[in-house]
Amino acid sequence: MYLSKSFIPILKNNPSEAKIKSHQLMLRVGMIKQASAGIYSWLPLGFKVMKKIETIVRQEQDKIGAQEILMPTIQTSEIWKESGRYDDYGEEMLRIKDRQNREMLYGPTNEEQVTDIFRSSLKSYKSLPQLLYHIQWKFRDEIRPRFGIMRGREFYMKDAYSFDITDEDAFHSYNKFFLSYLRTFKRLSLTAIPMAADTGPIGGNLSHEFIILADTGESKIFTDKRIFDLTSEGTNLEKSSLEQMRKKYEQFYSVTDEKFNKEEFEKMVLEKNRLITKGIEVGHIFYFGDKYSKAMNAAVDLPGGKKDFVKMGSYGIGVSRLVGAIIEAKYDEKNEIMKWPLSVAPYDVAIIPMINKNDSSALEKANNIYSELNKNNIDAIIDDTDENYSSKIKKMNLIGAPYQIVIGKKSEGDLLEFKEVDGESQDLPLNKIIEIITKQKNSN
Ligand code: P5A
Repeated sequence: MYLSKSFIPILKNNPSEAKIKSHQLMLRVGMIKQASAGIYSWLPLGFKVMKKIETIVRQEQDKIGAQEILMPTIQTSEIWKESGRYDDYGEEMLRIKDRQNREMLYGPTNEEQVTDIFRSSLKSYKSLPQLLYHIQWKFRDEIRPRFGIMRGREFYMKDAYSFDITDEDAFHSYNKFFLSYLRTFKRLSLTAIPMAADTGPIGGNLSHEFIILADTGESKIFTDKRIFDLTSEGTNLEKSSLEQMRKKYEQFYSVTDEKFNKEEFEKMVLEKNRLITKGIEVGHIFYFGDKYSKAMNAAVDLPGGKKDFVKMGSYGIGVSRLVGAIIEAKYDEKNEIMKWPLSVAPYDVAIIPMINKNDSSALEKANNIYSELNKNNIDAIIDDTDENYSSKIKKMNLIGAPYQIVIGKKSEGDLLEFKEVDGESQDLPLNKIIEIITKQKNSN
């Protein structure tokens, strides 16, 4: 891809309306364009990153045996009246009437919709457990949409739902998602900490938010620092192994402000281990038993002939919010350098030829490198404009491909000037460069 032909509308300066760095960068490099308050179009660069995040989220859902479905964005009010949430949800719900004057709504979440699908399809305990998920747009008429796509009104969410017979089985499903979330965020090169959280309008009494640290985050957190040293590596999907893993996390005090209790905090956490800070909620999981299944009559036959309501949980990841969250974690605002994790980078490599009007050799060389990288599944962008070196580097530093190859006067012979976007350059032959990038890509 040539930069001159790509739809990447870069701004010279930071847009003044953006208050946090992710919003600034996303507008600056044309990842998104605001359509109206809290509603955005996704332009090629932003869309590419979001799709890559979505793919990782999907792969990790599939790995725990969840099955993908797709529910509509528009729902009927009837199922929400059955659950009792139609009135409770209040003004955050966007209510719509169709031409027959039927009350419809743009789904803010899908507990009701999925319970309706379940109850009409499955009738026996033999079909359980079931884990279903979809990745779909949501709408919440947030009172204060802000920070760009971080708190949007329309946003892209992965939401999953589990169905089990007993509480014990349901906790096992919950734990599967708990592990799957840790794995997902790790592949996005984020450290997300699970924290005991409030359940709000979703309901239930067991819930964890997954939070990444950021000064600009909207969640206040109180935690024992040692939780950051934990890993879930090696955890398999067996009941006992998952239970142990969750316990390992839960032994450390780690809560959001709704759950904060000063006395408890001071009793349980030594002063040197206390951390009070802010973070971004990138995921949230809930266990609410039969809250929806009872209200909506979703029951299955049990072995003895009796019936019981299924026990459910729901599990959300903010896919569009993650684009901003990764920027908050990785963007060096002072030096204006973005370094996307290779797993979600819009391009793996930026090829930066210094083009001289009377000599097309640098561009030719860039084209050859491009096709060689392409053969090796490495996605590159060539800056084919005739701007000067520093403005080219500046632009590419903002676009944030993790690697750069500069073709200038210095690049004689087979050696190329290669660097990580935030690192020192070294002279390497192309095959060595391909080896480095491929190795890095495969490690994810
Ligand atoms: C869990 C899945 C739920 O809605 N029902 C289905 C449950 N949970 S939640 O916490 O309300 O949302 C899940 C995640 O979605 C992201 N999110 C948002 N992203 C951008 N803008 C918003 N306005 C917004 N609201 C929620 C968050 O990442 C949240 O963890």
